[in-house]
Amino acid sequence: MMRLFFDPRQLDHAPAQELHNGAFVPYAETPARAQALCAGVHATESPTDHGEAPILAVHDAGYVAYLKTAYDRWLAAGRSGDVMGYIWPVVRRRALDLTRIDALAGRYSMDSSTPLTADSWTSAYWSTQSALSALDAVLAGDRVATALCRPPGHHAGADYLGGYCFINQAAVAAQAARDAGIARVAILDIDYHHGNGTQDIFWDRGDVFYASVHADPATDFPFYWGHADEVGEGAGEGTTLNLPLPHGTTIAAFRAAQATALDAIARFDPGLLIVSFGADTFEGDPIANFALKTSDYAMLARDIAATGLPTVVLTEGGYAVDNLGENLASFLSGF
Ligand code: OKP
Ligand code: ZN
Repeated sequence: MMRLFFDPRQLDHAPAQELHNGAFVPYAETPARAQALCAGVHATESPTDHGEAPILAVHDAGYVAYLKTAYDRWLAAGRSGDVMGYIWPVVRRRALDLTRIDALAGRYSMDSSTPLTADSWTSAYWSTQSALSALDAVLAGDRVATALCRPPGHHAGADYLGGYCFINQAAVAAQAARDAGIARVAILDIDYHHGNGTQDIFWDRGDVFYASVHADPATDFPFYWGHADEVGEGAGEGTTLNLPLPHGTTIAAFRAAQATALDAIARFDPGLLIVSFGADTFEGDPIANFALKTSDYAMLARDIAATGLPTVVLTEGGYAVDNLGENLASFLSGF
């Protein structure tokens, strides 16, 4: 039986609303998502606590301090409700060492869709511990293990939150695997959205391959990352692979793109594969525009399993809550 990791503290983060298309709407990345993930699979195990060191191996110390203190600073500034920035430094504006919460809320975020609550750090921390525990299982010899990562991680960069993400679990797990002695790690991201945070973190590194199949950022969030001509830089040139697809994509084109990604990963010859699995490619997803069916996920997983690579599966998005458990179950059945 595949080991599955989840901690109930991952449920605590529950922002009231997000800014979407010019209006405040209920937050899409709900605790109910985690309950649906749990309900779709067999019993989960609590993760072991690896502390903050693996997080700080990827994320900026000032950013981590911000995540831990922002809510209290927000209250101290006389606010109520969730922390939301309203001013962002323009690209290439000089970095300033500012202290006011409103300045920090912009400096440490990429968007307005990711409110920070009193519980965000705790939930993201345990989501990350679940990922690290799944990695442990695979390092100990399991062929595959899964962490139910909610909140998700792939939009979070070394020093910014966004896209419902605070800590980048895939990046933390990849770095932990490197630190455990695995020379080359590959990350396959098959969430509907491009994982800009993961790409940024490993952009100039030759030891971690990032491949993503996602909605074309010309039409979809996160817009500024994930275009096909983004291939990495320096030592990382050629170890980023972006495969954008159009609205309406069904399994045939998605599976072919994933095969292209898996071929490139096989050439990279990693010792470990981390899969950022998003079920927001599902035909019924309320915030996305692909058309995969529940049974398609098993096929995608079988193709991944055919690589023979030790694999850590981490969940990312998926907002059709009523179908989320069965979509995850279908995917995991393919292993
Ligand atoms: C997170 B994951 C703004 C809407 C922004 C953010 C989407 C984040 C997706 N109008 N929506 O990759 O599933
Ligand atoms: Zn997504």
